[in-house]
Amino acid sequence: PDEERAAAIAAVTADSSTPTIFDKIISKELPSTVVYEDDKALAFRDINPQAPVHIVLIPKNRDGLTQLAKADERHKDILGHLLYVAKVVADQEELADGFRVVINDGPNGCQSVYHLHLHILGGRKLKWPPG
Ligand code: IU
Repeated sequence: PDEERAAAIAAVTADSSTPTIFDKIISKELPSTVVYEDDKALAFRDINPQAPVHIVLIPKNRDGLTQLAKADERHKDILGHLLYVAKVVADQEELADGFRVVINDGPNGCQSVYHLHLHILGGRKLKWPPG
C-alpha cells in the first residue's frame, strides 16, 4: 500500500548516516549562492524560491539532526544559534517589513531533504495559514 511505501521511503531518507545534497553544498562540491557562513552554519539561496527572498539555513554538522523531530538536549545550542542567524540573515536581506522562518518536518511537513534546515522567506506579504 501507498502508506507503507511512503513510510519505508521516509525511514530510508531519514537515516542519520545517509548523505544528502546539502553535504555537497557544504563541501562546495555543488555550487550555491551563499549569503551567510560561519563555523557552524551555512545559508544559501533556495534553488526553487517561493518568495522574492528565500534562503535555506543549515547546520554544517548535521550530527543526527536529519529533522527537528530528532533533536535532543545536545542540539539545543545549535538550534538556538540557527534561530539567531535567521535574524541576522533577515537583517542582511533588509527584510525590515517582516519575514517568515519555517522548518518542514517529516512527510506531513513536506520535508524533502533530511538535513535539518530553516527556510527564511520574505520580500512580499506572505499568506497565512500555509497550505
Ligand atoms: P524542504 O523543507 O525539505 O522541502 O526544503 C528543501 C529545500 O531545499 C527546498 O526549498 C528546495 O528548493 C531546496 N533545495 C535547494 O535549495 N538546493 C538543492 O539542491 C535542493 C533543494 I535538492
